[in-house]
Amino acid sequence: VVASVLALAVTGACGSDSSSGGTSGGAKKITLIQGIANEPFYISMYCGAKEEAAKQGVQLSVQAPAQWDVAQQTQVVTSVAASRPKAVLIAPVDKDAMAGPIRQLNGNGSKVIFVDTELSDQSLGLSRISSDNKLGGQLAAQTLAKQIGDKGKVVVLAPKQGIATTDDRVAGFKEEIAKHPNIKLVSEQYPGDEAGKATEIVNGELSKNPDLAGIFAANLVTGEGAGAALKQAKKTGAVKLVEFDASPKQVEDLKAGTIQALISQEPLDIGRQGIDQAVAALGGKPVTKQIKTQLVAVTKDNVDQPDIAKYLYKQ
Ligand code: T6T
Repeated sequence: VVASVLALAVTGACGSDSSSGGTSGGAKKITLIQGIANEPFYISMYCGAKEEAAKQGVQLSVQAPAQWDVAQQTQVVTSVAASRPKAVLIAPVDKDAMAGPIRQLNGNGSKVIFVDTELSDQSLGLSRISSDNKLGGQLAAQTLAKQIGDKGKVVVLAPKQGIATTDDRVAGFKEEIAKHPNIKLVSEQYPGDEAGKATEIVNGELSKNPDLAGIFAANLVTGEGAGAALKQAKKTGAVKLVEFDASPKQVEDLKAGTIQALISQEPLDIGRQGIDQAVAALGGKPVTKQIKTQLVAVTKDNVDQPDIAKYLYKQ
């Protein structure tokens, strides 16, 4: 099972090779463990990490579970721990359940850096690099409020509870929506990491609330599912859709008017800074405990601006 889980990690990511940087025997080995394989946000993060690893002369390899799943990521972590890389950049798929396996990495002597998601246990992870996800949730709420004329019913979707990033996005969203007296949050849904399930749930919400004004999808996969439901119900554009992330497909949908706004992150920068922190730690230099990367609301109006280009996910 491990082999098939791992085999999926690298296809399509910045070329086809699974490692980069110094390839000579002496190069320091760093492994990136993504939250899920073949997913545009993590592909972009790998691109940034790969570019920086080449600059810093460290050897980077990438591995990932085939699905967003604690058992699968645990298998990946266990196998990586056994190979004893000098450092591991990891996006844990659950903020509590992954603590045990990640302690094993530490125990085997790898320096651990969190990229994107993180653990609740603050004693683990030399550095944590992510978007300010709470702020991103607030920004999503403000953006959606504007789209719906500051009134009406809204729904929020995130894959699962227990994921550091999306939990913070939902919390930020709810906090901000509570400040808008004419907006009512009618439902908070967790369809899991499958677009099809998100579509089913949004279909249900649309029949319960035919006057639904807006949807916030807290990541790419929930956004994909919500968009498909609106299409099926012929409510594209009528129900405003704000999503996290900015994959090439999401940007295409934004331009086509299927999505009204994207809250975009800087996965390239997260990857680059992850390598920099790992290299600092390995060199006995000071590390930064917490680094927050930028977020921006992308709409049809600003998507083609030159300053927005860096927020559109490179593959
Ligand atoms: O939104 C990103 C990432 O930040 C989050 O932790 C999980 O979902 C994505 O990978 C998008 O699918």
